[in-house]
Amino acid sequence: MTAATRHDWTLEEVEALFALPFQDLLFEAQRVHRENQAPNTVQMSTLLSVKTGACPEDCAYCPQSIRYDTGLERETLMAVADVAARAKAAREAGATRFCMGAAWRSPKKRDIEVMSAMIREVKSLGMESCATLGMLTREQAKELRDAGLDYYNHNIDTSPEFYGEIITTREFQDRLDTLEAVREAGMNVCCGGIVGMGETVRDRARMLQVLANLEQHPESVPINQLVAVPGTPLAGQAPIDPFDFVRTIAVARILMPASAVRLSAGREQMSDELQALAFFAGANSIFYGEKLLTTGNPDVEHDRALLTRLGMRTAAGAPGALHA
Ligand code: SAM
Ligand code: DTB
Ligand code: SF4
Repeated sequence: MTAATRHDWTLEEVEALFALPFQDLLFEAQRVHRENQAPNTVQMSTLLSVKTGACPEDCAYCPQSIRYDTGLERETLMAVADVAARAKAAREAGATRFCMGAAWRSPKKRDIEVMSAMIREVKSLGMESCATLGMLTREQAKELRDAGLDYYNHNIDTSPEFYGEIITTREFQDRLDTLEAVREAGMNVCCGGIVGMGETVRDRARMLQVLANLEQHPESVPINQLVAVPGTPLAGQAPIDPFDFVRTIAVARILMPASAVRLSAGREQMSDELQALAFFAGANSIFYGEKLLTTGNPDVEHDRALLTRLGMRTAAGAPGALHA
């Protein structure tokens, strides 16, 4: 790394990056990318929803909240052997990390035991493990870490100022507390947010400022484009200008040079050209597999062809991974 990684970005500085002419911003993001990351390389994680729907939280974007009628079939916690089979298939398809999501506000004691068994299965396949299970206590974070969990995903989702418009059942500070518990347990942090929920450019800048000013940058920063699911309060949300989405990726890359920036939800709605632009802006990680948690994702054949057309290769693990 050439320049020191900063943790003192002001909102004005971040907003100034967003205000740059598009080409200037992308040029700077690609410069930072090449100084800090392997070029033309993408890390691939496969997601699996191990417990689906009936979540008590009211996140306005989420098809899994019990409060919205999205027609989603609920599913109880999957059997460990079934999860192991899905992880194996993901490895065979070329994923290096397996990420298990559960629609919980926070897991119970028994849930942690079952998740620990799933994590051990994923690790026995030689894959990196990731989980996103809602809020964790310090003890739960340590238990998951002891089972071999490499990454914990817990997004701040948006700016502290806009947060209350999207979620009322928990506070922004609750998210930060879980992130601290994950750090304290010694796991890698996967933390990002969603773009396209009706937030302002200032909110996007604030979200990235909060992430970049954490004591340690998240090793993985997923930038999701809202998947507007019928039945959720954000179903009618107008899509954002694709260039504004790419700008968000570029600013994330500049603020967090050593982190993996993931082009996350919303790829199914994006053209190949737009995804290529997002890679140019500094994205170097994707969700790989025909499904995200409950919504669609591009086919693996399509993604493989896209990477080949762009001359990109896959990476074994994100830079900075504790358990590469
Ligand atoms: N229940 C846990 C939680 O909220 O932390 C874990 C699962 S939750 C589905 C993981 C993340 O997925 C959310 O924080 C949000 O950023 C993202 N997400 C959920 N629904 C989405 C949607 N419709 N479009 C884009 N991102 C979404
Ligand atoms: C993240 O930032 N995005 C993923 C993962 N972390 C867990 C989830 C996206 C979910 C999109 C809506 C769905 O499929 O339910
Ligand atoms: Fe529940 Fe997570 Fe969906 Fe919010 S985002 S409703 S916490 S599953």
